Amino acid sequence: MLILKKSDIPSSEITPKRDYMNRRSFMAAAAAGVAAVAGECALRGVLQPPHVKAAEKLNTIKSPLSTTGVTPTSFEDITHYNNFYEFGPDKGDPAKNSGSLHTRPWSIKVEGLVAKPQTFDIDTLLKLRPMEERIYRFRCVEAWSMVIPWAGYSLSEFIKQCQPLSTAKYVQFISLADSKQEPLPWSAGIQWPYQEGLRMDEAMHPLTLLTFGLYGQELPNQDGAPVRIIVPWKYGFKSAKSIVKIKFVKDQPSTTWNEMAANEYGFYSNVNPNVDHPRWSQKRERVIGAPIFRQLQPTLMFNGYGDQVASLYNGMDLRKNY
Ligand SMILES: Nc1nc2c(c(=O)[nH]1)N[C@H]1C(S)=C(S)[C@@H](COP(=O)(O)O)O[C@H]1N2
Ligand SMILES: [Mo]
Repeated sequence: MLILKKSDIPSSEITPKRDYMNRRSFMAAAAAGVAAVAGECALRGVLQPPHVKAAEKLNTIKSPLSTTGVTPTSFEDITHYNNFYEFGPDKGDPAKNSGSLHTRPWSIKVEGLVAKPQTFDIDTLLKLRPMEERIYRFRCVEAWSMVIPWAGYSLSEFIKQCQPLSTAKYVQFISLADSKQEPLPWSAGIQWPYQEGLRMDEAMHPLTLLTFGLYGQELPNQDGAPVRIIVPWKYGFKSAKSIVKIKFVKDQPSTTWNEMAANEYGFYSNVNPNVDHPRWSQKRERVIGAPIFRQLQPTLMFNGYGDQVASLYNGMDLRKNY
């Protein structure tokens, strides 16, 4: 089997900062130029493809599970510095290419070890529980981080509706793979659909968020519309986007990056400053959008959520189970 290493593909992973700075200065220059002629409103009108509808506002309530004492990353950065390989390997690709994703109608199919298989419509899911704003740290395995005000509710609330059997020990999440809506580039070397998974107790943990929005509006396509998972104490790739299927299973399910390079991306992938990636250190992280003097900060064990989640891993060797 041909396996491309992650390093073989996205050069943006290796020189993210330079690309990012270039993009920002380009955008600033472009915006200044056009705004001088037409004004900002006109610019938005021109750039917005006609089939992309304005983002729906979500009414959120504050959550006691929000992380405090953190500064949210700008909406601009959260929506223009993405990993979503279905739309291309570079950080700017998802924002550019994801306009072709249709998020209505949309449903999640529930299969496997459940009382009875069901399909949930996205608009039913949106109303299942009060929508909470949860501000979480977000840490990508490539050693950059953001702070994101997500909107959603605990995945556990949805799992209860699915009525898993006691034999279900893991949950698998499967993303949309539709070549009519997504380029699904071969270049990334990924076998589509994108798949991720959690152990049942991780999936049931109150911090694990079934996520529908950010900054009080429905998720932009590039951030995984219309529904994704967020697991704040794990590296970002555990958080599957644009989910169409959830399977309850007995054995540890296969997951995309683990299949690609098991020695680099483990099943657990808990944020851990003491366990380096084979090709780079995890001791520090680059904070996207932060002022220069605060751009590098120490990585926190379990991304700062250790008080809540460390007990899930009692007695486990986190070096072996990376
Ligand atoms: N379906 C799908 N989900 C995915 C990915 C992907 O390529 N496809 N990338 C993952 C990675 S590596 C990260 S860091 C996060 C990025 O989420 P964000 O772009 O909203 O910050 O999504 C994760 N979920
Ligand atoms: Mo990532």
